[in-house]
Order: sequence, then C-alpha cells, then structure tokens
Amino acid sequence: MRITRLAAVLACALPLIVASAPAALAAPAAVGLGSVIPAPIEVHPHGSAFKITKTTVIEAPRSAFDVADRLAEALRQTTGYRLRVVSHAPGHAKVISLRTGARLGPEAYRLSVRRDGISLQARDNAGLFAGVQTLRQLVPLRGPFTVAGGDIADKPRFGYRGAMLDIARHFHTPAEIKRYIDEISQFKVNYLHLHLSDDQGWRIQIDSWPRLTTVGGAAGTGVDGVGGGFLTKADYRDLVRYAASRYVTIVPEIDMPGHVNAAQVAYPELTCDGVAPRPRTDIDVGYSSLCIGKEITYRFVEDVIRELAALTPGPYLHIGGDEAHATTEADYIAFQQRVLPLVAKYGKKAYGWNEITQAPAAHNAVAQYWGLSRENASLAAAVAQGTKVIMSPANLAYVDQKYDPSTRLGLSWAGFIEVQKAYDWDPGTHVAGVPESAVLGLEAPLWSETLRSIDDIEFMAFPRIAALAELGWSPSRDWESFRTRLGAYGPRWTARGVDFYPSPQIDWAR
Ligand code: IFG
Repeated sequence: MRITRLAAVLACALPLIVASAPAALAAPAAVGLGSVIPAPIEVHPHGSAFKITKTTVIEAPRSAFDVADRLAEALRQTTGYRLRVVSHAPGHAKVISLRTGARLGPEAYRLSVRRDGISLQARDNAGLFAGVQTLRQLVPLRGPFTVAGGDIADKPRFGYRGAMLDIARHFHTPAEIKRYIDEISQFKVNYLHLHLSDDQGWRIQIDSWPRLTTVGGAAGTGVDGVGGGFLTKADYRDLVRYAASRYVTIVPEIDMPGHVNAAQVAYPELTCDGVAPRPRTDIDVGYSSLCIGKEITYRFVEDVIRELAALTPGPYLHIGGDEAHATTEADYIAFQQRVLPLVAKYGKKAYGWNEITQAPAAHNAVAQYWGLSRENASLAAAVAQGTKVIMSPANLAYVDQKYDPSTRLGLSWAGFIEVQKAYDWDPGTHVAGVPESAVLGLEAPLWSETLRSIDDIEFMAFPRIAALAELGWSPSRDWESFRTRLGAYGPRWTARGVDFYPSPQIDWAR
C-alpha cells in the first residue's frame, strides 16, 4: 500500500483509535501525586487520572460549603470553569465530593482520586480545608486539568504550625495581613501570631488606654518614621474572622516588660520617673521597661490583657517577655509572677518568649524558644515542670534574616538563612532536654524593621515558610524531595503574583 494511501487510512482511523481509548490513556496528569508541600504522610499513586471539565461539580454538605467555596474559588481561578458547589450532585455529573464525619484525627484527611470522581473525607471542616490545600496543588496550572489517580492519607505531626508578623516596627494593613493569611494557609500553617506592640509603635486599639493608638499608632510611628497606623477593634475582629475562614488562629502579642517605649511615650505615668521618653524610630532593643514597682503598671497590664482576651477567640495570649535588659532579673521575675496568672484569669493560655521560664509561674505557660543554641537549661528545667514549647530558633526560623549577604532586606544578627538551612533541622529534637512530647510545634517570625510592603513580606517569607511548614506538618524531611517539589511549586507563586525569593538552591520550573 502506497504511503499516501496508508496515511489516508491512518488519518481516518486515528481519531477512532484515540476516542475509544480508555481514559487511562488520556494525557497523564501533569502534576505527580507526590508533589505536595508539605509532604503528606502516605501517597499511593494508582489508577486513572480524574479530568476536571466544565461540567465538574463540587458536592459537599451545607455545613462544609465554606470550605467547598474556597476550593471552588481556587479551581475557577485556575480552570476558568464554573464548578458549582452543590449539596447533591446530579447523577451523571463528574463530582469532587467533600465529606465530614470520618473517624480521623484533628486536621487529618483522606483524598481518593479515581477516573470518575474525587473524594475528600475528614473528621471536620479543618481537615477538609487541609485536604483542599493538597488538592489545589494537584491541579495543573494549565489544561488539561487532570488530577493524578491514587490515594493520599494525611495528618499533621505538630498541631501548631505558626507564622509571626511584626506590625509594630512597621504597620502592615489588614489587606496585607489577609494576603499573608491567604498564602501561609496554603501550606497548612494554622496560627498567625501578630506582634502588636513595641518600642516604635502600638498597633491595637485599647479602649481604656486610648492614647496607646492615638499617640502610639499615629502617622510617623515606626522604624525610620514610616509605617504608622493601628488596628481598630473592628479591624482586629475582621482579621480574626478572615483567618478562621482559612483555619488560621490569631495569636495576639503585647510585648512586656521590655519593648514598651511607645506605650510610655503615650502614658508617661508608666515610667518610674513620670517623664515621657522620646519616640523611637531606630531599631535598637532592650532599653525600655515598665516600672515594676508601680501599681499603675499592673492596672495597665490587666486592662490590656482583659480587652485583648475579649477580642481573641483563640486559646493563646502572648505577653512577650524578651530582651528586658532594662529590667533587673528580680523585677522581671516579680513582674511575670503577677502577670502570667492574669492571662489565665481572662481565660487564655499564657505564651511568651522563652525568657519567661525564669519565673515559676511559667510552668503552665507556653515558651517560644528563639535562642541560637541547642542547649537552654532554663527552658529544659521549665519543660520538666510542664511548660510546653514552640520552636523558633532565630538562626533557622527567623525569616527576617537575610538569605545571604546580598539580600537587600532583612537583618543578619542570627546569621544568613538560605532555604536549605531553614529546612534541615528537627523541631522535635532541637533542644536538649526538650523532648518531642513537650513541643507543640514551630513558628516562623517575620520582624518588620526592614519591611515596607506586602512584596517585602513575600520576598522574605517565601520560600522559607514552605520549608518550615513541612517541618511542622510532615513526619520526616528529605531535602532532595523538598527542593524538587519546591522548584515545581514556583510557577504557582508567579501565577498568584507572590514576590518570592528565587533561591539559587532550587531548580525553578518555568
Ligand atoms: N530580637 C527581638 C525582636 C526583633 C528581632 C529581629 C526577639 C524575640 C531581634 N526579639 O526576637 O524584637 O528585633 O531579628
């Protein structure tokens, strides 16, 4: 048979051959089931891919519509399809089904992908939300929108996977904070610690002490005299609600007895000599202290704790406690002994930087470890008395530190932190005398001395937050696997306009 006739025959036959091929022969899913960050506990690729098309629907109980809407929003953005959310899908429809009530642990989920449907099961909506973050990463950025076939079973190693944003050195607006919540929640980060007060500014409205914000949050308060502003109670409540819809819990911090210059400028009676200190726009630390011997100090502290606790549905209230170099050790302990119990009085769990462990009252508090060393006798002793720990070692988890000497933004007192350094450590065994059973999880602080915009936040936070999120969620770590998955993830940040740092340690996909 002449070539031309053979070609003609094939040309006729080919469409029939392809059209009749089982879906298994359809374009293989462009995203591997094992490409998720943080890495799930169990990934079993098998069977045919699921193809999302314009007729795909998302089926969920009405009680899970909030989560289903998050998934629909994300997939509409990627696919351009309508993706209706329904409580009962029509018989013929291809369905992504979300179900709660499964016998699974907190935040755990099971994801099953088959040719004719996707099933996501969890105990509750928090687990569904975690599974939705995984599913989003399995959908290619460009069509055909096939999701690799197989099963994923997943749950977190630690219950506390946090990010901290300092809005005191530089005030970041609610819109910027919401954008940060959108991004960190995609890596299953579930706590956002807001550093609300410091020497340069006071950023949360307190009704009983109004000058804290009218003076401490005025224009011109902030490092270099820029970044003034503050959260009204309405702003804060709205942020709490927004964070909760992404299954992120807000942790407010009022730092004391140090880091209080802005409060003392607003209320000179909070100093021992009654003289207002000068406003500060530099980045020195350790020069301010509440007046430990004056009763007004404890009225102030209790009023602030009371109002903040009333605004905060989350379990934690952070009272700082770091770098109190202008407070004597005896005064510091006396202060903590009076103040830590006030947090419990208003129904919250006391939480502070690890210096609080000098005070016996810290035995039922949470200590945030920010030291550079893998030894800390005071922390280990407190842990032996019941203190729980959040790991934030400054030389590994402080994402305000420069990546390398060439990084325009950030500080470097704790050393340079490239992505691999942020990834290659274990929160469960990091400090001698602090067993995994005492570790609630980890947190990545982002201090804002050198930040001015959401782009600056994103550049310093990503990709290191992705690395730290994996340390908090996944059972073990594998740098080669992580760097490969991270390289493939890059285009997702680009597609969302996230100004991440293109680390030279990573082979970034285009
Ligand atoms: N240490 C101070 C922060 C901030 C930080 C910048 C803690 C707990 C240096 N305290 O970290 O206020 O200035 O890297």
